[in-house]
Amino acid sequence: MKLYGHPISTTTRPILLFAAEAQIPLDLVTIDLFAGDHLSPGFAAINPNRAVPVLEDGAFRLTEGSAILKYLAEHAGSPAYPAEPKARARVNALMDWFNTGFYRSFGYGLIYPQVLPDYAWPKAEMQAAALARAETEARRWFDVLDAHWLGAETWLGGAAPSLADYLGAVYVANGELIAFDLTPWPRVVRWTEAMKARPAWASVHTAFAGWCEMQRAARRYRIAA
Ligand SMILES: N[C@@H](CCC(=O)N[C@@H](CS)C(=O)NCC(=O)O)C(=O)O
Repeated sequence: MKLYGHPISTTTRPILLFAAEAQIPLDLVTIDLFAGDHLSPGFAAINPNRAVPVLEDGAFRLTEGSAILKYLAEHAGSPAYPAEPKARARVNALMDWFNTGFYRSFGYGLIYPQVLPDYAWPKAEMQAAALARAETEARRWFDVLDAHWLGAETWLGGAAPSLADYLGAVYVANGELIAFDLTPWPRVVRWTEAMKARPAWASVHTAFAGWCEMQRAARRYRIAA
């Protein structure tokens, strides 16, 4: 199977991580987002949304990172997407939770306007107000993640990592771009450290770590390390 993606893309990395751990071979076709390759007519014919990731399995094409993870897990018969209806429903709920409220506030609201010029607000006072609102919302989501979703278990999925762990840990790790301090949420810290200790995490995050380093050096973000 072929995956159109980019190694620093937030929606590509969970797939690369899960596929590496589940030993699902994927041919990565890098779409250079920084060069605008995703905006080319050629790529728009593959995905009219002009975004990565896209999975190609023969003539079948699938967009949306969450759907791709589920397809790959089904394909491999992976326990990371449990067959038991209630356990599966919880994984679905968590993936929707990360992809909607959490990512909207933490990713698009708080992080991207500080590290991606296209997402910055046009005036300093607008940027400050938007970041302040997004930060308040994000902190509320972290409270829920810590107190509600993460219990005594190491993983969101219970005894073993689920697709929600792969997806969510990558979204949370994006906070490193702005040196976001996770220490107010000890369960989140424990969980992200456990995910980062997994065998494929470091290799999948090489390019992302370089981007974080660049951001740290530029110190453009508002939240200091
Ligand atoms: N809803 C899509 C979002 C995909 C997405 O936003 N991908 C980003 C990279 S992380 C992208 O390709 N952005 C290009 C752009 O917005 O111009 C998913 O979850 O897969």
